[in-house]
Amino acid sequence: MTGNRSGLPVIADLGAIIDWLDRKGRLVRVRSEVDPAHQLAGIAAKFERGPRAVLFEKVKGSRFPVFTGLYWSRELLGDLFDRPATTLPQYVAECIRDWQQKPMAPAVAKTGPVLQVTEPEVDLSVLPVPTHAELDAGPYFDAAVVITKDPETGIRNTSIQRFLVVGKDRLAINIDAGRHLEICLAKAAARGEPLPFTLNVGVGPGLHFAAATPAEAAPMGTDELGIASRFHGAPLELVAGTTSKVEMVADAMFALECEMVPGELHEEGPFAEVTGYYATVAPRPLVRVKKIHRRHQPVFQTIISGGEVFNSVGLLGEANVLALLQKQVPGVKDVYFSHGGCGFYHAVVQIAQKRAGWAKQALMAAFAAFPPLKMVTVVDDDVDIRNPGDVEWAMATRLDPKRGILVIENVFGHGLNPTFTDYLGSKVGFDATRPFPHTPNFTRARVKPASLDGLDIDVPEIR
Ligand SMILES: Cc1cc2nc3c(=O)[nH]c(=O)nc-3n(C[C@H](O)[C@H](O)[C@H](O)COP(=O)(O)O)c2cc1C
Ligand SMILES: [Mn+2]
Repeated sequence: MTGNRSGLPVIADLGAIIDWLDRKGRLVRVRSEVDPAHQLAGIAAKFERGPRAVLFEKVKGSRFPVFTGLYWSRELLGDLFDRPATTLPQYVAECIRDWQQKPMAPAVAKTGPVLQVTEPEVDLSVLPVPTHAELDAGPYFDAAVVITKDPETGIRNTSIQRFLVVGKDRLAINIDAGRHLEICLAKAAARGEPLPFTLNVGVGPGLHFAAATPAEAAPMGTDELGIASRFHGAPLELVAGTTSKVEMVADAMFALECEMVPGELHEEGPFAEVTGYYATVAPRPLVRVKKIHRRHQPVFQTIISGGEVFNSVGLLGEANVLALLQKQVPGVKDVYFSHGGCGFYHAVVQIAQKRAGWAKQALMAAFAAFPPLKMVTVVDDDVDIRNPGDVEWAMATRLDPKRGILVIENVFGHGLNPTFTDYLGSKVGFDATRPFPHTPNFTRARVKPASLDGLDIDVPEIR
């Protein structure tokens, strides 16, 4: 892939990515004007999980186009990173491991494309922020990267959160329990200070993945923006903030300089979440927007909850489970977070067991590597972990319910899962591997592979 500005790789810049998608026939262009309230999401849903992303060129009430679908197909992502889709978790795990061993700090540049225009006044209504699902409370930012600094150490943190537009210069944010942003906000509260942060809309997947890297892989006190540098192969470029010490992403399409005043709340929700359920309504932190910067010709990025999140939060979770299992449990070959499991509640682990009991070790390590997991299934290496029918075959024929099911009660899990009221629930592991040492009665039957080349075979059309 060719570079864009100053030799940066295509994945560092959403504008370059959109051009690349266009050249590859991977960009659906919606030229008619669409309503950002519900119609845009309804059209996007027709293309969801397909091999193309979507650009809405004319969005009612705004001058700016809207882009969606960069993460909804693993196949598209594999093409963008120039590797087979099934190797993405391993690739992501390697980039994160390289960063853990040799952090690559971002660089602060004098200026960047995001500072081309600073809006004379803050008015969020000029942005094409869409309202997706039928019962959503209103327009949401849901693909923007948050950058803040630990008020005590000054070390940066990055994450993605959903933000409901609640006024001309006001948002309400949802921060899940245990997030580093929650810790930073609590530290600001203890010091009696507001917490400044920037909201960077329209970035590439290196930065998106850095923001979605779970806390287990990027603990508090590490500048996880360096993960984006690893993906880019060059330091991520930032520009200094104009209202606080928190930087913005030089190549973002838009950057909003914001702050939260501890204790200020606003009602937030409902919002259709990745689980297929609506998130609850509750008072959540209020955000004051102080400045809006943008490129000359910016594109607003949005995510329709579902497949896109499976391949961002889910892919990063897979990578962390894979990295930990490969370190700790001999024989682990691959990990997949099933899409029936909302992309991050059910991990299927493939192992070539060389010792009895290692499948159970894999179950326990997987839960430790990614706390949102509710289910883990371990199968042998003759099972296709990406094929739900094959995984069910292993469960139906190899799982012994008496010795192979592990239930953990009263454990911290993901608050959006309706069986985890206030983040507390039960988790289950299935050891669907053959008994070890292997016995012939569990050997999988196979036909000898044959070639159809040169054979005279007539396959009729079905009438
Ligand atoms: C599209 C998308 C939306 C997300 N929405 C939220 C959200 O609303 N609230 C939240 O706390 N985490 C959300 N996350 C997950 C966090 O961004 C993610 O867990 C991140 O690693 C948290 O950063 P931290 O480890 O620094 O706390 C979202 C992730 C993605 C990719
Ligand atoms: Mn963090």
